[in-house]
Amino acid sequence: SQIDRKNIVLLGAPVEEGAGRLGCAMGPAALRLAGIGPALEKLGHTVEDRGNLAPENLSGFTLPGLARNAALIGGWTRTLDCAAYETLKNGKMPIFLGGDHSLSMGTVAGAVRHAEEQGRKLFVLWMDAHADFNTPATSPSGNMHGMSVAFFCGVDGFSGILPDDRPAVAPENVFMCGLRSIDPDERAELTRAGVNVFDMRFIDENGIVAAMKRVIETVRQADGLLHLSFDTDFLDPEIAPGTGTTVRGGGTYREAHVVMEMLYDSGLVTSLDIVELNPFLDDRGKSAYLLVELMSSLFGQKIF
Ligand code: B3U
Ligand code: MN
Ligand code: MN
Repeated sequence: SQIDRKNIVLLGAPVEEGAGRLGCAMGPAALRLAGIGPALEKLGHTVEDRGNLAPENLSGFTLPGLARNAALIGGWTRTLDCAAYETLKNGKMPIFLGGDHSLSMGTVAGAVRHAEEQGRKLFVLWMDAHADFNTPATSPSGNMHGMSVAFFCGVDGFSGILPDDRPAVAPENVFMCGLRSIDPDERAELTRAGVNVFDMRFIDENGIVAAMKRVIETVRQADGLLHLSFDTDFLDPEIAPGTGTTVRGGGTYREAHVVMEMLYDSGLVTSLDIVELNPFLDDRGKSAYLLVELMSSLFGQKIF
């Protein structure tokens, strides 16, 4: 099946317990208030807003090691895995409005399940200041938003959240862009796994366009599907202060827009997360408005 990016489904995932501080649960409301639906409709897309999802009940569930709120995050993962899978199976493009980044455990799990069923490979573009490659064994904080990529790459330490026979994303099909904060054990695991990393130094030396060309070329060659997971903290805190774990030296306004424009032209993105917006920390909606503006570029807004 082909995913029709003109047919967009908005799904709110107000999860915040994967982060170290609360507030991301207000993210979906802020993105709606900033006008995400009308912005996409204005570009000619059909937008169906399904409202906010709710997590399955997994009460009592725990993971060995340090994983805060594992039952709740596990419940969200099950819900979001189904939501992503079903939406894609119906040929529509899901946009998940977060919520903290733990939601990608489920959305990417569902996207890879759909891709494999179609005999296609799923690629993931992870735009983030962080690698989110910790596990309950390596995490210094126990915050599960720092573990999503390890989870959907099938790294040990998460058993019981989803059935064991679910497909994982191959680490070599994951591209990280914008990294500038990685924990020591996390770095070791990331390197060992073979995830592709375009860190801030790469971007400074080569430009973000060079990174994006490599991603697009690789996905195209493999006839793959591409899931974009966009963490608000990819952006520089000066332009996007509304997120819980800002790291200075982030993506600029123009870098972010050109990435979105290139991705639109590529036609490769079939599913999407917008995460880690914390409206409680924002400055008069500045970050929410910027995210909506970037989504306009991702869905076809042209300068000329
Ligand atoms: N790597 C740290 C910090 C972190 C990861 N993701 C965010 N912060 N947003 C951790 O806690 O895993
Ligand atoms: Mn993240
Ligand atoms: Mn981050």
